Amino acid sequence: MLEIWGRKNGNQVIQVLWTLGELNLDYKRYTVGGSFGGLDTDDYKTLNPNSKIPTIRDNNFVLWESHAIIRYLAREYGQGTLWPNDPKKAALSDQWMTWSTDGLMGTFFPVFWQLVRTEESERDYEKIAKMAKKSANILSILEGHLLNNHYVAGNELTFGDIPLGVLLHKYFILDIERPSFPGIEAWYQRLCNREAFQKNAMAPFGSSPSEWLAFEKAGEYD
Ligand SMILES: N[C@@H](CCC(=O)N[C@@H](CS)C(=O)NCC(=O)O)C(=O)O
Repeated sequence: MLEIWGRKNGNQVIQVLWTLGELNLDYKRYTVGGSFGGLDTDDYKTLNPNSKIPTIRDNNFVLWESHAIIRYLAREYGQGTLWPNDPKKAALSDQWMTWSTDGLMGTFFPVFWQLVRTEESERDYEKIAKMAKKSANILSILEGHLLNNHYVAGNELTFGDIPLGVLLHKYFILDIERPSFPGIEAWYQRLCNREAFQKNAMAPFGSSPSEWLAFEKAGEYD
């Protein structure tokens, strides 16, 4: 059976769990990382020398780097669904996956980090507002695309929607100023209607380090 290492609330872990859910794959998950620790043991480092999550093992095949994992799972188990048959659609999906990290992650993740994983007294609200605005500017590119497409590679969900979906869920939940993005909002609503998204990507994460920690612990026993 497929195995995955990672706490349920890790941004990159959520992406892989959602992928597994979309593909209806059975798996066994081991809780490591965050307050659970376990990443610096020799056993774990043999699997993933980076001491990061997620890591998967499919029979004897070990893989780390969340996006490589998602692409592997989609190609191996989701031909014609998460992995589109049309190479151009697969390339588009890939394009948006890379864009999620190169285009959006570096700008938006600090907003999330400040508003959830930083004590209120230590937050830099000027930086938060600045980065939220920058994120919105970047997102206008995605908006232009989603006004004409149901998902990033066309009419069906593909692997390229996954990293963006996990990030954008945070974007819509945080208390920040957001311009109106009808295309992105409709796409996000489509994701919210999917069972695998609801189950894996919509767990609460709180609005302070202590709430984050409480949800981290609670989430493991859902
Ligand atoms: N580029 C790596 C980044 C992995 C990463 O930074 N994972 C975070 C969690 S999402 C981590 O391992 N943090 C340490 C921890 O959870 O203790 C990937 O996409 O898999």
